[in-house]
Amino acid sequence: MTTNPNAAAKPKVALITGVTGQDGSYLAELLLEKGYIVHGIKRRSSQFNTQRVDHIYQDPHIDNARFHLHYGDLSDSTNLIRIVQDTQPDEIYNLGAQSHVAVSFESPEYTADVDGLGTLRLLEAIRILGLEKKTRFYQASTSELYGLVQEIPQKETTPFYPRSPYAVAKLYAYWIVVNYREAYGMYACNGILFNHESPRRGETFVTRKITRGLANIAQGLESCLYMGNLDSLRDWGHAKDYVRMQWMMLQQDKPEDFVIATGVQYSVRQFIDMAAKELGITLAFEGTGIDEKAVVRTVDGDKAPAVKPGDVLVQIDPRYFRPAEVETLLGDPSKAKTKLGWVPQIALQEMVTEMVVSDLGEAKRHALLKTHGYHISIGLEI
Ligand code: NDP
Ligand code: GDR
Repeated sequence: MTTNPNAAAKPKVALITGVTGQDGSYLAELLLEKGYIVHGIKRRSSQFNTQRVDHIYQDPHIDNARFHLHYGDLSDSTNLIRIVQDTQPDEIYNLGAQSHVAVSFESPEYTADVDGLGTLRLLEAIRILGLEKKTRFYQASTSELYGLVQEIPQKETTPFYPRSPYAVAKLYAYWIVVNYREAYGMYACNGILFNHESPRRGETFVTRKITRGLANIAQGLESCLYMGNLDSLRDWGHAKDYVRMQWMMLQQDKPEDFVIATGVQYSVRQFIDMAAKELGITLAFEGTGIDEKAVVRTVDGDKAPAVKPGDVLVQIDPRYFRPAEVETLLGDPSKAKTKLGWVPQIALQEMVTEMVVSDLGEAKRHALLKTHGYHISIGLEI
């Protein structure tokens, strides 16, 4: 049989769990750019939850739509099996999770079910449908696995010591991926990703809480930011750089696990300082422990009209401390750099600027609406 040289190559099909989240939205964009047909799983919610993917959504009534959403949940095996059967993916990216460490202490069983067993359910769906040789699997593993760190910096061989129900659930997921790879020869791998952020980061993770909170204060929508452990050290990268690596991991000849990090570490306090500077505010941190606060020293320019010297912008609220903390994380991405040629392109300063500009734009819109008497909800963090 001869092959038609003019026949277009069949597009690859990807299935993304957690497509409505930060990483899912960037990954969907990347895969669409690469010509993939992208299927995403969306949870049922009483309100729309597609804000991060609205701009790439395609009306399913048009011909050749390449982005499709399916209702589903990682706690529901039958639903997952049906979606995998219907979509026959070449690649599955399992990004869906209850991803908030502090919330995992409040909802440990749910977190274990979705983050741990959810991964098993997807791997089993691949097996039950006989897709072991076709479907490649990416698991969103995490630097939280290192928890109480045993080695600095952390690399692929560093022992794990999880410190939260979230991390323990993700530990199960990590090992079940390794086990299915070894037991059934599946192409399944773990990306051990350190913290990564963007303007699309969920509002209650620390970086976004800071950029959004300070932007709101700058515009007079809030008066003070209440924070937990300012001493915590993190290795923060940009989500766009990290989803590129998720894709690269599934394009290798054989499946392997990789640490993805920048190799640079900052404290939460330093992040606050950087974000404030973007708003023309210089801060002085005063006091210690739960009495620590950040006071405005100077304000320059017009980005923060509602702020004046002497204002207390940050205070500590013990509610935001965790029952067990991960004090320090610093990744060594040498393996990813050497084997895959991956190099992060967006530095922390650039990312802080991008996040502050985005949140300031939103705060200005809200402030304008408020001035004209419209009711606005800026969201609640409990
Ligand atoms: P987000 O919290 O932004 O997104 C999580 C996604 O999972 C959302 O789409 C959410 O849906 C979905 N989800 C939650 N529960 C379920 C469920 N029961 N069934 C199906 N989907 C569900 O996380 P990120 O994008 O930041 O992270 C992506 C993945 O990477 C997560 O697994 C996270 O644990 C992991 N990770 C993240 C890191 C980071 O720094 N961002 C670092 C290392 C790992 P909805 O929109 O409806 O809430
Ligand atoms: P993390 O991210 O727990 O590392 O998990 P988060 O941004 O929530 O916290 C980072 C550090 O900041 C400290 N912190 C606060 N955190 C929050 N959320 N709110 C606060 O007010 C606050 N004050 C101080 C925290 O104690 C912590 O030390 C993220 C998630 O994306 C996980 O899904 C992912 O696996 C890991 O990153 C890698």
